[in-house]
Amino acid sequence: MNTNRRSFLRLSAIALPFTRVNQLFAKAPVASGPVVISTWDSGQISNAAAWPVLEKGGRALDAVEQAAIAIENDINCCVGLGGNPDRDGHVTLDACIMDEKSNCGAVAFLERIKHPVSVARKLMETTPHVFLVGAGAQQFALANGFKLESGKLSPDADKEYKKWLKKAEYKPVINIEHRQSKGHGPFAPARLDDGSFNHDTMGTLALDAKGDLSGMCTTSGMGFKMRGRVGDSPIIGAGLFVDNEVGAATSSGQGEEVIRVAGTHLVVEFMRNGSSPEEACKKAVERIVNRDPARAKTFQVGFLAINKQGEVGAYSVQPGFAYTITTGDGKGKVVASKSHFA
Ligand code: SD4
Repeated sequence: MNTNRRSFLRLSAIALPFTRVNQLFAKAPVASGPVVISTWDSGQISNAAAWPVLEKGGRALDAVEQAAIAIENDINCCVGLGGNPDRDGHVTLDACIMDEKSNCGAVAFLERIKHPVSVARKLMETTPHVFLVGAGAQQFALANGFKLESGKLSPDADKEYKKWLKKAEYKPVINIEHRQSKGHGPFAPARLDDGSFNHDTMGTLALDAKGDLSGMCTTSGMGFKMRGRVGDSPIIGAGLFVDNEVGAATSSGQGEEVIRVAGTHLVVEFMRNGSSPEEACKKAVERIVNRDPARAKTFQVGFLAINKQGEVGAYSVQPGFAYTITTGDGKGKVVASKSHFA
């Protein structure tokens, strides 16, 4: 086991047990200063990188970029170049970033570049465009000083891919049986017992000391996806939406379901109309479930949201989703999300 993997597991192990978390957040948490929230328990890695920026009075946009860089660097986590490849064996990355002025940038189907969120930010800040894909996104990254990486799979992803190749069964639905919290306590950890990843996406939302919001979403996408398939993560209004007047939201799970309802835009609009972040996430989950309640039993979607007051909340289709919140003392606390199905 290498050092990164060990440090990741150690981090997972320090996640607060549910009972204590529940006591801490019997009511939805409201932050009085800066706050950063990230999807899943692996959000501890992202939040630990974002917090120093926020603590010094820095900008939420810089904080969420640092959050992305930290998790994309962790080849033993689930996103970035360490993530699972598509069914042809290539890791393809999707990511986006959005700031307090509704500036946004996104990249999709990007190969061999380590920090897709930073490429998205570069696009946002230096061009009139918001979205680049595939070879064009890679060309833009290289022209802007990003390094071309080897394209080799991480040892864990390589193992998972070889396992998948035995049947090479194309199942465009995240295997939820495996990823629910069953047997794991309040949420499924980022790394499951068999060593596979519980998720492929990280979203981070931050509120800075000035009261401005920003967010990012980064993913290697659904494991063993069809080549060229893009999910919700890089799509503004699906994987991420920030409205500095109201709040921000991000998502993880079955991307197609989120895209169909413009999920994170919907969450923010529910907050605009008076819902708390948790209520807004719940309503968006219900919108998805109600399309086809029987089919909804087969997939996972989780939303995470923050409003302008620093109140945060989450809701998911299945049990197993969690988020990490860092505020005040700078320590990341993992909170299990409530879910539609028990
Ligand atoms: C996608 N939303 O590509 C991503 C996958 C994900 O945890 O979130 N996995 O559809």
